[in-house]
Amino acid sequence: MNEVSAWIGIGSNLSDPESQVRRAIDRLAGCPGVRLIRRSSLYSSPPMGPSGQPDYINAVVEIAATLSPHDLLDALQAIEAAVGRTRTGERWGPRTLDLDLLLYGDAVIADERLQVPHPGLPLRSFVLYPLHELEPGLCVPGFGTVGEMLGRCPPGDLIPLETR
Ligand code: A4P
Ligand code: MG
Repeated sequence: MNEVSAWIGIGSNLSDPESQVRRAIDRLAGCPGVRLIRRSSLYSSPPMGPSGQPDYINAVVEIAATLSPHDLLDALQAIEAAVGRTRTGERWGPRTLDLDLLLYGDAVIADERLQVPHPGLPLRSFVLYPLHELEPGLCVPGFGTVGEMLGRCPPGDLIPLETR
């Protein structure tokens, strides 16, 4: 099967979020059917959703995948489970690790398990800015380029960190 370029959003706000994000990238790179292409810097931002939870660390990576989109989602959820992701059940509540499939080539998918492009992508500075750092001309089906989308999304309190 041919490789498809896919983009993964990574977020954590519990249990040393920076190392959670780095370990998630290492695990992703070690997945059969996944080749890590590049990673953004890490970014810090206040929580979107319920207040009173710690700030998040986010990053975006590009991979080349031979997995189908649904098999890739299985792999992402297996990594979340492997780090012992805590689920409070609360929407947008704190989590040790969240892996979102942002884009899978130019695929548009909307079924009960998977929505691609990820529906939060146009609205979330903590996704758009790291994506823009890597590929400003990237086309998001239905939305134009990442650069165009960034122009419509203020950074808010997003802070790029020096570290990768
Ligand atoms: N699902 C559908 N499409 C996708 C996709 N493209 N990628 C389904 C991943 N999963 C997808 O996800 C619930 C279900 O979404 C999955 O079972 C899958 O079949 P989840 O991760 O278990 O639930 P969740 O993350 O609690 O809900 P949700 O609405 O996906 O939350 P988000 O959108 O992931 O947001 N604030 C900051 N600053 N930074 C953050 O990273 N993240 C969140 C979580 C909240 N606030 C944040 C951040
Ligand atoms: Mg999620």
